[in-house]
Amino acid sequence: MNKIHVFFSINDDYAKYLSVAMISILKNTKNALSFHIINSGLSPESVRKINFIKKNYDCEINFYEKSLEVFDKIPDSVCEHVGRDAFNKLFTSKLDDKIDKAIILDVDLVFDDDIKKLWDIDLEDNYMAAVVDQVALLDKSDWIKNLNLPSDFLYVNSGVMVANLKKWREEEIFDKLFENINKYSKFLKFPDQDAFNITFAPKIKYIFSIFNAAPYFTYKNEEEKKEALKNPVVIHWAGGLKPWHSIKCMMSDIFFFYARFSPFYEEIMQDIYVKTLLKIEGGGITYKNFFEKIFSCKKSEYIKYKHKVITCFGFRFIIKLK
Ligand SMILES: [Mn+2]
Repeated sequence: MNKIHVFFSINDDYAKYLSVAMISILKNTKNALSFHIINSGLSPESVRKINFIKKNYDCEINFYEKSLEVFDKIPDSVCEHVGRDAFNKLFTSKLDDKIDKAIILDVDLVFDDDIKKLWDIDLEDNYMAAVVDQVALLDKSDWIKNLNLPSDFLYVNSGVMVANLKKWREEEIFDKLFENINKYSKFLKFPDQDAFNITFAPKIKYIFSIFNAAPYFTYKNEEEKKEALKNPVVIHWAGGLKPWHSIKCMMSDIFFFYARFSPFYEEIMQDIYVKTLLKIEGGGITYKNFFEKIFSCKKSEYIKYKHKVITCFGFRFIIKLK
């Protein structure tokens, strides 16, 4: 059986969510799998827990640690919102010359169907296959018009990509991606995603929205949204709200279904519990007297999470300490 190669890019904070994405893939397929985790340094504990997945599921896991110095040439303005590790994805074609095809994924997603359906997509002569980003489609007046894309080109979301790595290598795509990041640095809104769109247009294969169904996307209309989310292969929480932020997040029940099988489950649950508590019960602080309720600035009792809570006339502002 042809092994499916799946690439993720993370930093240590995302290790727990990565485990959920991996488990959701493993639970829904019989196909052999090889995971490749590009990272900017993981704690030994995170590596141990991710490797623990191999005890219960048959798969291969490879780690590639990348120093962020290689991104020093990228202008600071580009990195303001995303952090330099967002660019780790760009390395995918450089890691193993024997891998010609790969699925490249974000970690804020789960599979709820067989990954083989995505893998079997024929890339033909395209650089990649991806789902059209409907928000961008509606908003052509915005940053996209500066990216110099062909007029009939549809901007795609890079959270789920099937990549033709052989073609990337043959055409030295790695260098072209960086060239475009520098060339368009003033206009980039989602730097890595924009770079993929600029570099690969017009050789992108558009695939059905069930392969990247996003509960928080603006769809053209309700019909399109229903179609994407009715029987999704991939559910991608693109945008600000993630299932680990709030149980109110749309379709979070599917995330927690898979999270139960993660070696990080307790951490994930503790995290969301504390976050909920911070909102509901005033950030894990106690007031000694009435005046403290009018105005005070206190450290949260949940030391692990390092929050400061400012209370002003009954309103609470929570500041996360670094
Ligand atoms: Mn995402």
